[in-house]
Amino acid sequence: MGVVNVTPDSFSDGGRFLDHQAAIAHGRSLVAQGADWIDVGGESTRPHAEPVPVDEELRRVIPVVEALSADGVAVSIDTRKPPVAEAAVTAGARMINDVSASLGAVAGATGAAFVAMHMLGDPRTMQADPAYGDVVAEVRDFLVDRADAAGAAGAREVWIDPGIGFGKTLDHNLDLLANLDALVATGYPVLVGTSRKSTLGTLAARADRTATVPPAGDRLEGSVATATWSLLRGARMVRVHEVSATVRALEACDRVLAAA
Ligand code: HH2
Repeated sequence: MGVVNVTPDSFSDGGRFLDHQAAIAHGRSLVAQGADWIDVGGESTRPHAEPVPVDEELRRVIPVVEALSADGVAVSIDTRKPPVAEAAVTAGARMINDVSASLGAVAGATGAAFVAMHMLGDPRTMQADPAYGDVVAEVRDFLVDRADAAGAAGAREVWIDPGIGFGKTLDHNLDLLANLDALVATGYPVLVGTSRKSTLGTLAARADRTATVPPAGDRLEGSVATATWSLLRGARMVRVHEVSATVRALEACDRVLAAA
């Protein structure tokens, strides 16, 4: 799944694809690089992000969803708002990717597929002091609850996503990635998004043996490594900014697996 953020403030590419034509061209380019899905979002959910009004989010995403869908691209809409999800499905989106895991009924009513992602709190406060008893069990139980509800509401296909970086410390993120099998064992297809996230910046600084955390656009190695790890551990899709590098890494792994 390739990411197209039609936002001025996304943590890794804010402002680059705010213009509709730039966003559409970027989506097409990610498809050419091998993305099976394009995830279009009009509201940053990075830590401390402020909510975007519905009208503005619609203005940002709908022309992009329409144009890519008209090309035959499988588009998911990354939103927490029912009116945006509904309008995007009308414009051609086939999946609702919801970081609040609260739009299962909208997916059911519109006939779209649904991604339930785990987040602790909301983007404004989620990184304040996230705490869990057992992060893997709590995230799994929350996701199964939301996924079951979406299925009962009629969602066509339901995915779960641990929400790397959404109300989680470095150790929580690592614990979730190390124990993806607990999510895979639920039977729901698992989506994982680690791409360019701050956990990878921290790990890159450690690898470099410096205190300097590389900016989001310079976290490719960790992004590709954790995407590959996730798929090898049973995830069925990864959400990435750098599609070509990810596809190349996966192709190499596939070849090794085929020869094993
Ligand atoms: N991460 C982001 C946004 N949406 N959706 C799912 N299912 N999983 C994720 O891990 C996930 C997501 C954050 O990344 P990005 O869209 O690049 O940044 P921003 O929220 O600042 O726009």
